[in-house]
Amino acid sequence: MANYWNREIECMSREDMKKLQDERLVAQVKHVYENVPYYKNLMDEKGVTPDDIKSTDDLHKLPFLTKADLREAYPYGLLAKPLSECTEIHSTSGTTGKRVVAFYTKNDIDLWHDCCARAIVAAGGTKDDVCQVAYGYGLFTGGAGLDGGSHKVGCLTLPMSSGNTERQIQFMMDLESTILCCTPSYAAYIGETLKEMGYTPDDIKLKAGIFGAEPWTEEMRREIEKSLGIKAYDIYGLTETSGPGVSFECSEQTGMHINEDHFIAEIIDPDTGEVLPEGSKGELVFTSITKEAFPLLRYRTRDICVLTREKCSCGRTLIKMCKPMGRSDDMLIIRGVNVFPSQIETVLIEQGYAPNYLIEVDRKNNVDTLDINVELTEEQFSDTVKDIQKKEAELVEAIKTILGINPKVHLVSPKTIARSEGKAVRVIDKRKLHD
Ligand code: DLL
Repeated sequence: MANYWNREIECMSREDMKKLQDERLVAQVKHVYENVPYYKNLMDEKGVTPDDIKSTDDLHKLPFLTKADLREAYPYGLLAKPLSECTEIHSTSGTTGKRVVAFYTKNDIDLWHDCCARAIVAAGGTKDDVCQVAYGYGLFTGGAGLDGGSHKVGCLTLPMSSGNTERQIQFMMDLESTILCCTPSYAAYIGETLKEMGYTPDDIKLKAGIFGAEPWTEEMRREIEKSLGIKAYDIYGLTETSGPGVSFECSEQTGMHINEDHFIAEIIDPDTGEVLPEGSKGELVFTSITKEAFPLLRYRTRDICVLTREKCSCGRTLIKMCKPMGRSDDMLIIRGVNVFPSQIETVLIEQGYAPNYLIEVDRKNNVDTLDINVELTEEQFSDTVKDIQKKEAELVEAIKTILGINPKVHLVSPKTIARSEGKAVRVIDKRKLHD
């Protein structure tokens, strides 16, 4: 039985959804053009006026908005409502450059929490659940978004924030949490700690997890599901679009339904900007058609993705996006070869390693080097040196087959790679230090 938060919207016919999007887009373009000089300039430069946008068919006429625009307009330059109507602020966790600051009106908050409520209900959540929110609270959108969604659904909400893992587990057991919301890497860490504390998944009452904010592979999903005894659901979003809840996974676990009544998605060729047909791989672009304070028209996310309208067994008609395959700016180019960290993660978990690894890229004598540090589990650690060398050689072979380049693999002692309570750091690219 599929669960819906808003059946009318989630199962709306394509025709009706397009009509709704058409109306909302036309109004949004007018709102933005009239209230944000920065947008007006961008549109004027491209020779487009609100009169040119009569429906979603005209979307391609609008200019793109990029992260560089957000930086240039920082902090108030893209605000479309007076500050007196804004009630909340969130910001990216990025450590380089200027932060992205997103603003919300009361209505923006309400719609955002509604999107998160859809995700919780799709994961089987009801008012009878105890929802433990272990995303960071504060400027990061994860804690606030899922917290708001959980309140909407009427779950008993446990606002744990991230960190203090043993205490997370203690609360989880004492209060019998049934839903866990956090990053996948933190979920894996919680699973590992549960085991170390001498418990098994049977000792906790969790049934579902809502995990996102960073790329994670199918292999990682199965690992987490096993270690916590749950079904793990993906959730996607970015600060610029309000936060989590742009899209969410249903019980089919084959991609995330995009909340199309609030966001129009496009896939473009990242090099040319050309809109690509459904099913093509490219950069995900979002237009927010209901956001009041901080609307985005054709915002380039840099996330690489595929969209599909294939029928979903859950009954939802909302378009689906695949798991983002990493950001275009996360992609490493090593000796001319495109490498996504997720490709390495897949191999490691398939070969029986825990998802604790660190990729180091450097350049020596003008040649790129790729070192992969992989942590051994306690059981694997008891192997002899010869066994470990054999394992390293096997991993090198397996990774070479997938990437086409030769890495150096270092199997390291248990607990030597830092765990993550938020977004995991998987890559250190030392080449940037030389440039
Ligand atoms: O990570 C919002 C969020 C919070 C999403 C909690 C889901 C759960 P930012 O910090 O602005 O916002 O980072 C946004 O994270 O462009 C993607 O590259 C990545 N990302 C987010 N969700 C996923 C996911 C939050 N499910 C950036 N899979 C996005 C892969 C994801 N990558």
